Amino acid sequence: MDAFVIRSPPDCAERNRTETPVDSDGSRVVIYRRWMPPEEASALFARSRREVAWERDTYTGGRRSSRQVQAWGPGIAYSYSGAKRVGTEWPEWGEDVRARVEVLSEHAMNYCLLNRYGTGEQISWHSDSERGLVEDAPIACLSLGATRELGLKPKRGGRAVYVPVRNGDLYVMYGETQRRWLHCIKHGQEERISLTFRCFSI
Ligand SMILES: O=C(O)CCC(=O)C(=O)O
Repeated sequence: MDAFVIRSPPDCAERNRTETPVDSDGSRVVIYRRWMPPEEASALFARSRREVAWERDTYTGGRRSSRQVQAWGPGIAYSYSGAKRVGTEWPEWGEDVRARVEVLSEHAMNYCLLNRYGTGEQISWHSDSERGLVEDAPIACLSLGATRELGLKPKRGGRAVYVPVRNGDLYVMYGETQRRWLHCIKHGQEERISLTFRCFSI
């Protein structure tokens, strides 16, 4: 007779688990597992695919970005690799996620770069240290859809660390991470979308 036994949902332990693959030299990357419940993350994935006006960037020399992108954050222009992406209006559902990310990261976020990786698409090693970003402000990335490997590698040389990021996981790169580490997302078969929240000085 266990009518009054309160059971934890099966994903309870997983839900609030955090991992810190990088924690040195003022750099810190924390992964919040299932930060967003999987059903909500899947719905957001479907909505992003449907409602975002996805485009490809054109880099210096005319090369096109492997992944598709879009941005939210009116009045803010993000320049990287010769491409410039001006933020569009925040949809209500984007604002909602932003507010929750701000609470977790304890930092204002006024721009979101959205990335959509189709089959075989990836982003190679880089750091987000472009002019205009508030120095050492956290960058928070919500992962939606298929699992992909996030790579982290020290700029001074040394071994890369790879960690899977799954539907609903949020990873936050804090402090000096952008100055000292490179990151990448490896290619994969199935589609993944990321919402990457940042803060620009305006
Ligand atoms: O998709 C991700 O999680 C990372 C994206 C990224 O590195 C970037 O937008 O600079």
